[in-house]
Amino acid sequence: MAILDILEFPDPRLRTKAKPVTEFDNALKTLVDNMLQTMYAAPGIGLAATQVNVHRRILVIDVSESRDTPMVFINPEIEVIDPAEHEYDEGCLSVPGFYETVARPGLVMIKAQDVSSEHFSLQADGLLAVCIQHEIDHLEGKLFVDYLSPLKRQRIRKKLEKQHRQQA
Ligand code: GNR
Ligand code: NI
Repeated sequence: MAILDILEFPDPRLRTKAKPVTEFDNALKTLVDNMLQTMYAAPGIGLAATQVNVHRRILVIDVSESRDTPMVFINPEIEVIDPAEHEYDEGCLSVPGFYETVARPGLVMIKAQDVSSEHFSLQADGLLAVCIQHEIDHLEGKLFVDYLSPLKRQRIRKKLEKQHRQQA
C-alpha cells in the first residue's frame, strides 16, 4: 500500500472533471486501497480520486468514530431527498488548515457501484450526507471554498500560495 500525494488549492488540476470508471480491475482495487490508506493517514473522513490527481469517479469515506468503517463509491450519482439545507463547518485535505460554514441539503440518496462493479444505493443524512456531497463536488472540479465569498476565497488562496512558496 502507498500513501499518495494530495493536491492543494489553488492547484488547477483540482478543477478537472472526473470521468466514469469503466474497468473494474486490479488496478482499481489497488488505487482504492491506496486512497483509503491516504485518507486514514491524513487523517480525513473522505477522499476523492481528483485530490490524488486521478481523474476518475472514485470516492472513499469513513465517518465512523472508530475509523473502521470504510465506504467506497464508484461512479456515484446523487439525488436530493430533502432540499432543506443544513450548515456544517467544512474542511478539506486540499485546503489544509481552513474551516468554513457551508450549507447543503440534509438528506440525499446515493446510487453507486462497489469495486466489483455491483450497484448499490444508500440514503445519507448528517455527516455522511455532508461528506458525500463534498466528495462528489471534487469529482466535478468543485471545492468547498467555491461556496464562500470571493474575498474569503482569495484570502485562503493567498495564504496557501505563500505556504507553498515557503515549502518550495
Ligand atoms: O477530512 C475531511 N473532513 C471534512 C469535514 C467537514 C466536511 C467535509 C470534510 S471532507 C474532509 C476530507 C476531504 O477533503 N475530502 O475531500
Ligand atoms: Ni475535500
